[in-house]
Amino acid sequence: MSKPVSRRDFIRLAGLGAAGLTVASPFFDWKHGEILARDTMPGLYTKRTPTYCEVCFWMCAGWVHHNEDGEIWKITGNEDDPHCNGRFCPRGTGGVGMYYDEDRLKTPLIRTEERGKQVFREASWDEAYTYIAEKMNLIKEKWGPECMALFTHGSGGHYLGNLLRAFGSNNIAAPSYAQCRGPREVGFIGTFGEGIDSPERTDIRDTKCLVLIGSHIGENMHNGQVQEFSDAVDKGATIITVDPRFSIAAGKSKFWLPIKPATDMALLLAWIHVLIYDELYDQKYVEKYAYGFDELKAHVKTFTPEWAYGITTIHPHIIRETAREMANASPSVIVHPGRHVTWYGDDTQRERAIAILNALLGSWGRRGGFYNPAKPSVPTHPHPPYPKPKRDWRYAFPDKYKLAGLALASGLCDATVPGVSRDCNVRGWIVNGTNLIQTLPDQKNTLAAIQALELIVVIDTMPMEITGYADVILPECTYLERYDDLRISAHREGSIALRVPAAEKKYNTKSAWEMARELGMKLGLADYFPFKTQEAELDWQLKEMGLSLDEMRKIGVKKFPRPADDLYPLEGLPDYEFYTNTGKIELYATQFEAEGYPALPTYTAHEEPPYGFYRLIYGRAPMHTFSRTGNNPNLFDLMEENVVWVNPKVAKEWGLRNDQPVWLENQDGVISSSSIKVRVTERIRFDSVYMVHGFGHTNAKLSRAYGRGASDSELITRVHIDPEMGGTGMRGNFVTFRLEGAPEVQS
Ligand SMILES: Nc1nc2c(c(=O)[nH]1)N[C@H]1C(S)=C(S)[C@@H](COP(=O)(O)OP(=O)(O)OC[C@H]3O[C@@H](n4cnc5c(=O)[nH]c(N)nc54)[C@H](O)[C@@H]3O)O[C@H]1N2
Ligand SMILES: Nc1nc2c(c(=O)[nH]1)N[C@H]1C(S)=C(S)[C@@H](COP(=O)(O)OP(=O)(O)OC[C@H]3O[C@@H](n4cnc5c(=O)[nH]c(N)nc54)[C@H](O)[C@@H]3O)O[C@H]1N2
Ligand code: SF4
Ligand SMILES: [Mo]
Repeated sequence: MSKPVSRRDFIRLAGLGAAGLTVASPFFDWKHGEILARDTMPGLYTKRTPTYCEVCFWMCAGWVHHNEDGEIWKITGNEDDPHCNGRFCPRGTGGVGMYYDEDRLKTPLIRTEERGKQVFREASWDEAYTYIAEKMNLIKEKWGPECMALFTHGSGGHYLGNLLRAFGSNNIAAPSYAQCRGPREVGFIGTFGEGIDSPERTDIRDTKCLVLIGSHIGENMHNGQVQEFSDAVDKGATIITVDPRFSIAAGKSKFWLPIKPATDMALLLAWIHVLIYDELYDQKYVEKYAYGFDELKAHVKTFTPEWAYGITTIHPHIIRETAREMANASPSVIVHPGRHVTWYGDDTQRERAIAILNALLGSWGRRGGFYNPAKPSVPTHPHPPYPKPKRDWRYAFPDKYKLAGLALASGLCDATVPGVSRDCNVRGWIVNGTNLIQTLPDQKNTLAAIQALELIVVIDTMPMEITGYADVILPECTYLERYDDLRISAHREGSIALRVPAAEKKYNTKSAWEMARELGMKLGLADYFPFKTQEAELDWQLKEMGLSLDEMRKIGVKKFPRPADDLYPLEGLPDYEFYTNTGKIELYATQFEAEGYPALPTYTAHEEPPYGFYRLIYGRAPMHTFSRTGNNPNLFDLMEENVVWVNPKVAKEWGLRNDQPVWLENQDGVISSSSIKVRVTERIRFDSVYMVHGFGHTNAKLSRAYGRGASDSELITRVHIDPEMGGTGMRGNFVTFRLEGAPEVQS
């Protein structure tokens, strides 16, 4: 076995891989496929197999179709699936490109040193497992099993979670909490006793008024939600979009409120003020269900639209008019909680304000507001009890983030960086399906953590930024080549969806299920892996539910009728108990108060961009998902790079033209490692610039995506941490333009 290296340099996998490999292109005229394409040629294929999509976390269920030669041809939506209603989004249709991407990881790799230079060498699976198991056992002996952590995003997480728990650690985190929707879950649980979850329980289909605070449905291509949004627009719903940028949704809106970024809290408080003091709120609903109305009323007394105008730049009469629009639509109104909500550090409190607005409008539990999802219960495989860990990530943060309901990816990373006040750090990482370098803010901190590790294993399908820092890379086959966990969906009707392999494994790759089991065997944890094949496990699970694998192969999706007629449990205002301390909707959050956090949301001013700097805001593009699709041959064709949106006034000051490449430099002197082209547009405020997240790849092995566009993540060096739950606010960073790159980064 190779000598362990103490310092980790980034390795681009140069010189490795099967050279000269020819790749069969899937037959599918991609560019002419309509957005949200329905299958127009059913019956033309020789075979179809069920799957659910792994291109994003909406997890639409679909069918993989094969051509006459049995090759994967195209993917279409499953008509029975509530996530997609038979239609895939452009990314999902382009998912085939993940399988055909010639840059994929093809065999296990181990970091080693050759002539003083760090390189990866190809390894057998057994060698890779032995290496990992030895290191894991060493960590266990020296510091305890809790010092192993798992970062995971995607369908294999459950199996690797089983491995880690069996090993003795609960340090398992996904970036979809502290970098995404954590604050919204905490804010809504603190108010209604229940979270929003995914897919969101928003009844957009039947709403009369939808208020979007930043959520950019349209660029945010979450399939079912986009479809419902489009239906609501067709049915004449009033859309109110609050966004410093003229988004796709803003284009469909009756009101676009181009708010000064970072001031949404003032607008929300002013809306609450108007609803209460103009007596526009749902008085019967509030009287019956809410706790703390008098406290709230007194609290917002001075938060008038005139007060908010000076902060948000939104005119008082627009604030009043939009509040009235919401009240007119009540209870069929949704003030959307958003999804990626880790913005400014006071995000849980902003979500509380959004929850309070919904409570005042009586939309929770009512048609056109928030419905009550139903979720099928699916048995998990039998196993001996997991050993009880002596501590978890919270141990590193005494008295902090007390309302966090799940482990924080950023918290585990911080708990890895050696600190004087800590007597135990995380020592080993397994990173599955998350490109932590691009995903976590403050890259310097992430790299400091990585340098302190005894072991970092990366499980991925592609050579990404994070794989370059691995000690061992385990290549996963794509979702088109494997079985996976059943997709269990909470929706208007609960459902499950099946994924089966649509093709043989193309390379020397394995599924996370296989890796978890085989590594488990090496670690002496066989009892936790009772099934020899994943097929057997799925069949057992389905049989426990009165179904079978054969039946599921034919239908792909199984829906379960609601056990009770309670989709809108608060229609007609019946007696109802909420899962809160008071059993009521808590306008005044008693749980927050008990933990020492403000029970009512307040406005705090955030730092403004210094002279010559602009706030860096970011979002999605309809044809890409984060950093994972940049190199996908199908999706790359649709959008090769991101651009930076610049207001014409700013462009004039700087003498910037459309398509001119610039480098961005942030408030801490960090310069983007690649240039980005300028897009001059009135659609962005003068105090901000905007770019799509996920570009600016630095791994040269990504033959298409490397160096294309710039990375927002690189420029997010300041993080504003949410005191309630540890979310990483990322929008408090400011950039200026450099017309030439720094010599060492200029390409
Ligand atoms: N195509 C595609 N769709 C996706 C994804 C993807 O990668 N690709 N990812 C999915 C995931 S996991 C998530 S979490 C969601 C995220 O998508 P959403 O939750 O819908 O959006 P956000 O990222 O919160 O916000 C982006 C918008 O916020 C605006 N904004 C920036 N600053 C402010 C501000 O201070 N105030 C207000 N009011 N607006 C502001 C930006 O201009 C932009 O329009 O998208 C999902 N859908
Ligand atoms: N700066 C900035 N940071 C952000 C965001 C942002 O907008 N800006 N958004 C935040 C949000 S909302 C979220 S949800 C997170 C998302 O964070 P991530 O999920 O980490 O996002 P990706 O960049 O898509 O990284 C996914 C990784 O999984 C790999 N992968 C794809 N398919 C498979 C598979 O089948 N198996 C395995 N093992 N690996 C696979 C990809 O190659 C890639 O390396 O990022 C958060 N971080
Ligand atoms: S929304 Fe698109 S990318 Fe996401 S799961 Fe559905 S089809 Fe796939
Ligand atoms: Mo997210």
